[in-house]
Amino acid sequence: MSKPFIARYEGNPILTKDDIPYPVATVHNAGVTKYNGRYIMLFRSHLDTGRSIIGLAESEDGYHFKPRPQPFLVPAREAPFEEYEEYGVEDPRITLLEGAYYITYSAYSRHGVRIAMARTRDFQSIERISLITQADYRNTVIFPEKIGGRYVRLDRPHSEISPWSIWITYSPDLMYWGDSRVIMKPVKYHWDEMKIGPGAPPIRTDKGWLSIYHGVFPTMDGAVYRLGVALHKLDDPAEILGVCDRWILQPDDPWEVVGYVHNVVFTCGAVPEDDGTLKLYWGGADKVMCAGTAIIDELVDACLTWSRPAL
Ligand code: BMA
Repeated sequence: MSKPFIARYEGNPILTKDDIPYPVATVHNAGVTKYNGRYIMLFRSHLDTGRSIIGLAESEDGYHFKPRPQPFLVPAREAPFEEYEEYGVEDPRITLLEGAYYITYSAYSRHGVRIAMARTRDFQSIERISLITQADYRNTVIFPEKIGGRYVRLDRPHSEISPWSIWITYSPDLMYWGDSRVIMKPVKYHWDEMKIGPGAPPIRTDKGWLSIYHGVFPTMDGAVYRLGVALHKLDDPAEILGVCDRWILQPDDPWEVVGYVHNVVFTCGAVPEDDGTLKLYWGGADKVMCAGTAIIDELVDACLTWSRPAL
């Protein structure tokens, strides 16, 4: 058997509903970053209404997380966000950009799902900035620096005509976004044939931006969510240098196979370390949080070695 791309942490799952000091049904799909040398996890939880909120947990080592006594982000009470967060806030991604942490999350309401963006500098207070997409968009990740003078994001609009694909969109100011183009599509009868979407915010490497994305395969027993990797050109991330035609992680552990939604590994965050490794975080079966490590160079090489066309 070949060596797995991701070495699972032996203490998985690292955070579950039993660890949370307020009533929740799940702990999953967390964005993770480093702040002042500590790991900050923003995790999604279903309430027993079925709607989601976002909590915060902190860690010294990236594996043992202590949740705060109160949730960090709950549906807004103020306009214009209130109307668009009525059904809950989900799947936060965190990008450190110009000294502030930008959080993109899915805002659900009777109008559909769209992406909202909030900002914090200290993980104590948080301000909502803008609703940065229309409906129906999920899974938006912002690059951690301006490229070619513009802010850049990967996003995943919904489409009835084409399988859900990854697009790129630009902004001069983080408020107004446009110049969108589709850059990566699922491939028929491959592990991600049903839909793909950006997962963790892209990571800068010498050879390109490493993007960890999720791909979905339909089976007679429901959809299976796995993770894959793609490499984007550093100075023009619309150009994809390689998409690895093998998944890097699939549901294997019991808490990934069975849970709130069976057969799901879903990432919203990864933390690159100075030693060339990456801590990857993923929700298991939409119910618990898991962690593992990878060697960044190996993931980059995988994009180039088992490369398939992006479109
Ligand atoms: C996606 C999103 C994710 C979830 C996944 C599996 O469409 O809703 O938040 O983890 O489905 O249920």
